[in-house]
Amino acid sequence: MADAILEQISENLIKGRAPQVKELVQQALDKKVPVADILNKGLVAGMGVIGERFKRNEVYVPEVLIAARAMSAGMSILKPKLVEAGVKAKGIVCVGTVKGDLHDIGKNLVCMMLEGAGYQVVDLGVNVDTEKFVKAAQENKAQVVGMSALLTTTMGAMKTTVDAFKEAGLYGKVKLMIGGAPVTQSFADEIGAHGYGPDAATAVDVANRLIGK
Ligand code: B1M
Repeated sequence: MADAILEQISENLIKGRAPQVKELVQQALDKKVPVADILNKGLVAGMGVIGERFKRNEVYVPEVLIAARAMSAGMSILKPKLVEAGVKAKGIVCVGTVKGDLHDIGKNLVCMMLEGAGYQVVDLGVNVDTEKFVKAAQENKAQVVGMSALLTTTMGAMKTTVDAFKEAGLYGKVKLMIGGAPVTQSFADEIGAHGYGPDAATAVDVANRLIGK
């Protein structure tokens, strides 16, 4: 019975049906399905399917955005219950687009996928300078900081930020993940970033690996 409603939540999320997801989450709560199951076996499971399909180019950015909207609809009623039940996020990740760069579509997808996977995400926005990345990591006790860059001219800001984490003595305690169209694994290795995600779904796998989940 609980499994059936969780499956329905997942299926409707995959199809991007926000009102149905919201309604089903409410029904599951009314039926006393554990909140952690509604999150993990319903919402996160559905988002995981979308992530895998996105990686295989079976769905594209619009489908991911629509599924993420359905996830948010479900989360809007689940979040207070999760807090009440003391269900902890998988980890805390601060994500921003680096200084000088205003592109945020990819960064937003990364935030949505991470949230969909059960992380607490602190979205720092665009044009984020080095100091803000470091300060945000400290203030939010983040395990991972994610940087996005879409311009070849702003990729350098990633190295500056990696160096700033070293100077602040946080490098390694906080894992640094980078991504964006011009970014590559070899660039990540060159600047000392701990992880590189070629797409938003893989960013989740990278975050999982970096924090050992
Ligand atoms: Co801009 N722009 N743009 N632009 N823009 C590009 C990036 C460009 C390639 C276009 C081109 O010339 N062909 C080019 C860069 C050239 C280069 O540096 N080599 C370019 C340029 C030059 C510029 C301006 C300088 C143009 C000008 O004013 N002369 C200017 C710069 C402004 C600035 O940032 N300071 C500019 C402005 C803009 C708009 C404002 C008009 C708009 C941005 C709107 C917005 O983001 N809100 C825009 C757009 C839309 C683009 C293109 C068309 C699309 C980018 C995008 O959103 N892609 C882009 C050309 C293109 O890519 N076809 C282009 C979709 C998105 C889902 O993909 O961001 O790659 P992406 O994210 C992916 C992965 O990379 C990864 O996951 C995402 C999903 O799978 N990923 C991560 C991203 N971040 C990650 C972080 C991670 C892990 C994975 O871990 C933390």
